[in-house]
Amino acid sequence: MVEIRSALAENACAVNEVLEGLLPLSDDPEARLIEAMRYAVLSDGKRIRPFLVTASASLFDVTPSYALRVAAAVELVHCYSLVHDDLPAMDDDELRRGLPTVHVKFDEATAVLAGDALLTRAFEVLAEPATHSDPRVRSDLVVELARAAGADGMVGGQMLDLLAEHHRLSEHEVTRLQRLKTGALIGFACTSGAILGKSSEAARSALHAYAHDLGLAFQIVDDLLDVEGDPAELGKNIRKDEAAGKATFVTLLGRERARHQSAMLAEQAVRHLDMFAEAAEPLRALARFVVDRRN
Ligand code: GRG
Repeated sequence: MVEIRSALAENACAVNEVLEGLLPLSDDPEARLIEAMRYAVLSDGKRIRPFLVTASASLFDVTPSYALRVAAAVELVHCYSLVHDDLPAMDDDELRRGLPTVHVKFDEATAVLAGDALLTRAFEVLAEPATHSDPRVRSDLVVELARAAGADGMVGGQMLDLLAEHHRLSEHEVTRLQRLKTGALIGFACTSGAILGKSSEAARSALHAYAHDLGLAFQIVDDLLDVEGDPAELGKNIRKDEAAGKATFVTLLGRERARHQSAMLAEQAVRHLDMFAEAAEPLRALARFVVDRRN
């Protein structure tokens, strides 16, 4: 039985060390940019996506330092998305991970640049030889992360999210939006271990299916926490979707059905891991954590 909270904390420690190394302090005149990047990244996130990378890589005996660099790259992209999502032009949030958002702490232009530089740093990390000895694997990682983060993934989902302020979405449309906005990056995190380990197509498909159900379960819980979570525990303001009049899984299904649906999806996610037997215990524990979490 994996104790998920300590496993997450242990992995976060290792990933944080890599992230620190990737964002060294500087005394160049542009150091303010690095400070803003470090502020965005080295804050107290759950590091779920990095955990998914290292847990999936451990199924295929991947060199740990390779997995940690990919884990760090995914977290850099995730943090960039949070910085840009919090901007006044998007969600206009003042609190993130219990701290003032980057544009509040620094300024709007610096937040835009910090997000841009985090995104580009992520791709630099994947392309560097230290991420894998085989250049084809590195190129595969770059292509897959670009697809997950770009117009056919997270950024496309964010566009749909902005449009949802003016248009009441159906359950099918909300599912598609969230599959792109949060699901695509979670999908990359889960399948990156298979890419690093040059796994069979069957193993990669199983991880893809796990990620699909996990991503939706994660988002439904995110919607539930937005109406019933504790802002102090969450480290961010709540009821933003309601204020913007956006359809969410909670407005569409109601709390009871949303809770039931998230638990069902997490169990379904776990069932996709059968082929990995004992080795997938951390991924199973993570799926259960995602539906029980309070932040
Ligand atoms: C602006 C390009 C661009 C994309 C934004 C992912 C995203 C798209 C916005 C984030 C806003 C948000 C609250 C999305 C819901 C799901 C989500 C990504 C929650 C935050 O992830 P956690 O809970 O956060 O893993 P921590 O802080 O623990 O890393």
